[in-house]
Amino acid sequence: MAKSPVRAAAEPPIPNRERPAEPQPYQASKDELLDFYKHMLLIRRFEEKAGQLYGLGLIGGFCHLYIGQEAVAVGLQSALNGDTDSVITGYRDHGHMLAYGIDPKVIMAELTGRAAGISKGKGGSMHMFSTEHKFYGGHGIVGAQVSLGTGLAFKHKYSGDGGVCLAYFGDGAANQGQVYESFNMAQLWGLPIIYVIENNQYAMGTSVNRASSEDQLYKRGESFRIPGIQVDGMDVLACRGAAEEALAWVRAGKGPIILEMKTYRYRGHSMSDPAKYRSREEVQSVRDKSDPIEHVKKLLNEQGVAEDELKTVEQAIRKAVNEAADFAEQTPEPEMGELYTDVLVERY
Ligand SMILES: Cc1ncc(C[n+]2csc(CCOP(=O)(O)OP(=O)(O)O)c2C)c(N)n1
Ligand SMILES: [Mg+2]
Repeated sequence: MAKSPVRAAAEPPIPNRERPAEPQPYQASKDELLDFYKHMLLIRRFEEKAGQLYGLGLIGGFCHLYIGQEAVAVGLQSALNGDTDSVITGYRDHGHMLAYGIDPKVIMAELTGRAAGISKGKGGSMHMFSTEHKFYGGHGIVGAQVSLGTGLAFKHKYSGDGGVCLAYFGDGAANQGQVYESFNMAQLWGLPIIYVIENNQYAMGTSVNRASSEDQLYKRGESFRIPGIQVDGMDVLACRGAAEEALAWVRAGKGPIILEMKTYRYRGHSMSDPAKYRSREEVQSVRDKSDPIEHVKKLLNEQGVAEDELKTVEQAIRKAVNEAADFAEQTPEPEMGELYTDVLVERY
């Protein structure tokens, strides 16, 4: 049989490529550790309160809680350069905003649809933005933020502003077509982007093993020559360490990189999830064994931070969250005229 011209023309195997180094856990000072603790606890208590307000009918529409995943946003975003780097994520976005230190009042007021909310009460839970912080949402379309984030990275490169984009998406989104079109372009053009897969084990009611033929998601860039690192997303120091490594890779002009953050969401997919697809024991076992906040609390205790000091921190956080909730309940709804602002009415 004649030799296939296709085979004959095939390239020799690709030589070994440079790989990022194995990230080391971040060596945090006591103050930094306390700061991580405060941010994670704020997210946890804020989200619990949001769940309550939802139950009372004060929050309408969708509401996806981030409880369990706090170490990811806090660890990664603590490594960013706030003046240049951008962030984009999906609809599970309250934690990412709080990790920036944005006032919980304007986030809670957005949840209750009030004019003082960060998107003027017109975005709600899934559509929060802060261009001041270079936070570009808050997107309800699964996977959309991956291509939009790639666009942000293109902008960083085109304008030469030195910024890196952090584009978060879920394990479910990782199976979407636009993700791979984005990977291809990002590597081809050497774009400064970190693709962060928040693998919380479920996409709505479907576990990652049931939905993904390759469930080691950090390998998903291999066909595009994008390296990936798997990270313990329940350990804020591992998250920060991975961020340092990924940022060094991207800032050195080596193109995109993938971080797969192995994490877990304790609550349902959204507030309307009956959670029949997993047992209470499964959730409890993760909480008991690897809760990210308890982990840092233990480290703080080991460093000599007294229980009393942590109690004072907790009280201050509860107070701030209660004030945010009161504000979100009392501050007025948008004027009717707001229906006609921020809407595209012309051709472009
Ligand atoms: C394009 C598109 N398809 C389907 C949906 C419905 N949907 C909303 S969230 C979701 C699951 C996504 O799971 P994952 O990416 O793992 O993120 P997680 O919710 O776990 O953070 C689906 C299918 C959607 N919003 N957009
Ligand atoms: Mg998921």
